[in-house]
Amino acid sequence: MELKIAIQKSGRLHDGSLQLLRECGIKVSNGNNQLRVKASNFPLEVFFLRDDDIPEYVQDGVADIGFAGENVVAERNKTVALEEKLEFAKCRLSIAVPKNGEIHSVKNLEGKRIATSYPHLLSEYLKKQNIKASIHEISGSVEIAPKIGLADAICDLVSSGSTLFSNELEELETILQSEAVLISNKNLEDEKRNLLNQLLFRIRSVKKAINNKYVLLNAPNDKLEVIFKLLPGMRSPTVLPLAESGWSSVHSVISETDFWNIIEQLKEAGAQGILIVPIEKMII
Ligand code: PRT
Ligand code: ZN
Repeated sequence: MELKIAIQKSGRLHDGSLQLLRECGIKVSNGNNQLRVKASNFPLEVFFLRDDDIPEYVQDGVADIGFAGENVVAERNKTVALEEKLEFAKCRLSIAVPKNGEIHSVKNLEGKRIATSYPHLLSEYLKKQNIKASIHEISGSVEIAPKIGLADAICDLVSSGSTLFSNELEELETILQSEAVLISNKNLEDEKRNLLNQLLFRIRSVKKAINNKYVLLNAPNDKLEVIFKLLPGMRSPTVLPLAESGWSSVHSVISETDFWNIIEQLKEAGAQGILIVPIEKMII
């Protein structure tokens, strides 16, 4: 028995999806000109598809699971289970309007024309805001719609904001935050559920490892108490004596964000020779 996973054939999700599988120790080739490939060391068959089709394939059971953008999952509105956020391909779906134009708030969208590839999410949002506007569905290059007179506003994905900037548009409102997610068919048989749980265990270990760093530092023994209080380690830090008497080496695991927040305090407390080392997998 094999678990069938759908991932994007090419585009912004493709590399991140394959990289995550590889970080989970699963060997797959990149699917050049192939619709599907089998992993060599895990019972997984990978289908390469257009991202927009992935929720439907998973709903219908053609694939058991899939990696897709939350934006696509929400827009397609299929019956699938959301298993895990994957922390790549982060973006947001926003309404944007011409700079220095006449639309300054969501209320000003009343009666206007909005171009988007996300008609379902946009109409749900407008309904909630009690605004009537006409939605023009277009499949690409949404950002040029105001300039060519096709629409007064757009609703599109934004990540760095540079596409909006170069088209003289500005964000008015974010209607959805998105990242790649793992979705699954709602009626997986037990054996497949079991395989999915094994995959999820690996994915969570990879995610924890990416977000955490292994920290090594040297400190005089009389400063150790203060330093321990600063380090929110996995359990308690490992302390090894240095060859120089009165000094120790302290090892701990800490989230990258926490680390940057406490680095100055660690130095003030007397820590020296601080090393930050990436962790490959983290099993807790
Ligand atoms: O061929 P296929 O249908 O599979 O791919 P596609 O062309 O429909 O999708 P693709 O590969 O462009 O995007 C796949 C997924 O990546 C999206 O569904 C999102 O979940 C995610 N993602 C993350 C993005 C972006 N960031 C993103 N910036 N998708 C698109 N964009 C586009 C956006 O539409 C706009 O044109 O990039 C532009 C804005 O980027 P910035 O950086 O200039 O703000
Ligand atoms: Zn697509």
